[in-house]
Amino acid sequence: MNAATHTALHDFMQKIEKRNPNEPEFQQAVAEVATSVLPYIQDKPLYREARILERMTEPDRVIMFRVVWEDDDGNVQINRGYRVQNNNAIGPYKGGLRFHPSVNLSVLKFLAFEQTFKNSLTGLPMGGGKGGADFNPKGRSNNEVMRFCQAYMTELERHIGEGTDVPAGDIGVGAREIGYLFGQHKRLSNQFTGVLTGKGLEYGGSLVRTEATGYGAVYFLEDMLKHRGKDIEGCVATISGSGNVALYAAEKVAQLGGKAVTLSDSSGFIHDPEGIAGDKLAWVKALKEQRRGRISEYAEEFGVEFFPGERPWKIPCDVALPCATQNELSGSDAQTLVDNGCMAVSEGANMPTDQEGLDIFVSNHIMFAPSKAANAGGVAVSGLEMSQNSVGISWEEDELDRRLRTIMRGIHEQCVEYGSGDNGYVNYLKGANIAGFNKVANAMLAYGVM
Ligand code: NDP
Ligand code: 2IT
Repeated sequence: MNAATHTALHDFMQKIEKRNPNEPEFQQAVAEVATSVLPYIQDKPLYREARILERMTEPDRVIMFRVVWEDDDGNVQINRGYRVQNNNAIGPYKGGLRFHPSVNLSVLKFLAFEQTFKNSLTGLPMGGGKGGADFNPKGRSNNEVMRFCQAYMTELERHIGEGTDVPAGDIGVGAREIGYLFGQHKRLSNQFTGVLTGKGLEYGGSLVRTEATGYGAVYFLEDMLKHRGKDIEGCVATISGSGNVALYAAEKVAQLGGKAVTLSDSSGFIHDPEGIAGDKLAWVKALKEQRRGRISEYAEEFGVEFFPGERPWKIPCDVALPCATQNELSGSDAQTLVDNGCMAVSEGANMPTDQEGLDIFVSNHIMFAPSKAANAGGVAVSGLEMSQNSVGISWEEDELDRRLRTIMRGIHEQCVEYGSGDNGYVNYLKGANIAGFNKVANAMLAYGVM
């Protein structure tokens, strides 16, 4: 980076910090993108004079609302609901809903911003958005979750639509919540449309959507390894999380001949040196998807070690897949992975690696797949669900998996095109940021000043 670009980046980030105080996650996500995109547009006055990057960092719209519902004891509960509609230059706003007590404006603005670049990389016509609430579904009965979802959708309904904004799941929003949300939308609007994705197969859902994010992150890993003449077969993989993304990442690792040895939740992680696959993986799926239990129960069931309050990055591995949440892999975790000989990292979660961790991976020439590229498989199959809904058809599983595989390969190719350095190292973060930026930027230029 030359001195002029360095100054431009410094000035740009100062303005972002001033305009968005107390939003550390949003500032972090913008800094990651600006570090790649500002040098790229230094000699492209069209983008600079139209102030495209500045416009992209200001959401089109932020909706915040009160969600009031009654718990099982008849107490009135109040939560805060959100939808951040970041950018619809290339298609309707599209992105998940997160229900977690840590949800706030900073977290949702970062997620909506990232989503804009991710959706662009898929090649499908989807803009970027994200929403959710500071509601904690953990420990709540099904009826409480239903009443919360109905109250949340009662406000959200007027802001979304199949050509306007199409939400889906994220942390704390899975098949059960999507069912309640879709049902309430249908009741209020008196219309059966593809306004949400991740729906049940009986009411407009798509095959492979459940598996898509985890499978996609491993497909991307496979392409990175192949690019360096390597293979997943025989690789030991550490995985964090034990939700939707983590479990299907573990499944695909096993299918491709690797061995996933860890899973985690917010209480700690388990280490199973023999590998989490087959009957053991089926057991965890039932634990998490049906019984909503804790990962520590795996240790009791299968007699392996549980590490309370810890993350799995100290376990030696060939590849690592952080699949839980943002900033779950620090600089010192990254250094431990490098020291233990880890050769590749594929981010199933959104922004799981902090800034220091990124610098360590890149300076050590680790194959590093940033979330906006690696976990785009989920939203890609959501896009395919939208296409199927709009023409009233359902593709077969093989067809959807083939399309997912092709989309992930396409994202890998774009990253290689824009991220390859003279030394042969592919900086996938840079590649994903620039390729994602280009399509949205060109659409924004076409619309003129708005
Ligand atoms: P789930 O709710 O299914 O699972 C989340 C997992 O992460 C759980 O094991 C949870 O543990 C753990 N977790 C969540 N928050 C924290 C935290 N603050 N600290 C420690 N552990 C935590 O969510 P998903 O699997 O759907 O999402 C995981 C990640 O993947 C998120 O970053 C999400 O944004 C991203 N993602 C999801 C996509 C999807 O299609 N679902 C698509 C693309 C990205 P516990 O149960 O104890 O809270
Ligand atoms: O972060 C993400 O890409 C998601 N949570 C999935 C979004 C979607 O619309 O399927």
